[in-house]
Amino acid sequence: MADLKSTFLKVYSTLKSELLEDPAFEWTDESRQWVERMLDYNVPGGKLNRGLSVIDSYKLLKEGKELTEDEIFLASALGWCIEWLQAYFLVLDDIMDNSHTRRGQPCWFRVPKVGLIAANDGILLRNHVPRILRNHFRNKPYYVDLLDLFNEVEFQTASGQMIDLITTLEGEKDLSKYTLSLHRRIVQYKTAYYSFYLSVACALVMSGENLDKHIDVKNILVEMGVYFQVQDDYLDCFGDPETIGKIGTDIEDFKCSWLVVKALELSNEEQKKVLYENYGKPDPANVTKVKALYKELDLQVVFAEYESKSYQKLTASIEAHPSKAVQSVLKSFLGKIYKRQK
Ligand code: GPP
Ligand code: MG
Ligand code: MG
Repeated sequence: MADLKSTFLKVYSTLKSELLEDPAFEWTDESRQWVERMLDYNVPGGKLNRGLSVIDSYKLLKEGKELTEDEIFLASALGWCIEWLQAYFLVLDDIMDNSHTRRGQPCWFRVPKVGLIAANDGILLRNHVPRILRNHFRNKPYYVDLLDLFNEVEFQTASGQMIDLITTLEGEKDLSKYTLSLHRRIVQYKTAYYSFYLSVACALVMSGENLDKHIDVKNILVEMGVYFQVQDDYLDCFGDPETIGKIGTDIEDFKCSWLVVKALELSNEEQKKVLYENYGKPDPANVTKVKALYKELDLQVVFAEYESKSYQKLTASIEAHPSKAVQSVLKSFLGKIYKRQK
């Protein structure tokens, strides 16, 4: 595994060097240094689960056949396209959510002299994805399928981000619209497709599969993605910022988090009043009151129950899948996130 990760990181250096020599631009030392620093700051510093999963999944789909060096490189390049896409989303999401830290360091837009240049850096990161694909997949029969897949998933994510954001609009702050079905809609689109479906879909496309024949796999991965974002919502409040590498802002930002939805479900009138008066305000005193109410309502226990139920349900749907190879892809994914602390 450590070995796979170091091979994967070597591919990052190769892809970065190619982008820094992109013949479509007249580079100067200054511009090259800016992009290199921006990439090193934003692309490789996460858990790399999404990227590594492309290689893992491709291997499992090959059912034990040794991968060639070329196959490992290509699966890694696709994995990095997902990590690039994620870096683009996170750079922009942190501006939109007014976040402070990410992956244990200040958010890119908070770095001195970066500021809103980060918005353009996000656009550059986004443009790097089709450039990587063009450099390495242009002659593959599945090139168009890859481009189409990345476009579809980006559209789904931006649409989810849109509903995540418009529900928090000033003047329309209305907790009564926060239900489990709205929460599900948001997280399915903003997180599940790019974080779960995309890695496996890349591996399937590379194996020559037609994605239209794998709707059942997509559905299971979307369920897994919803579970993953519920964990993210939980960790935003109850996680250790040192471990998760970011400081939560969901309460301040009036986010439709799984926690506030559950709190609304479980509150009596008096407790609801506490939520209505304190949720979505920047003052730490208000945030403290919301967190105290979450504890009073035993949301940690409610979450633990949700977590084990989701695990059981997901395992059952995975085991119902006809292909053992697909089962092992999905099980390996689930194993990576079950009871995660970061
Ligand atoms: C993260 O949700 C959402 C994304 C990364 C999608 C962003 C999409 C764009 C088109 C910019 P979050 O805000 O709950 O995550 P975190 O807790 O990591 O900030
Ligand atoms: Mg967000
Ligand atoms: Mg955010």
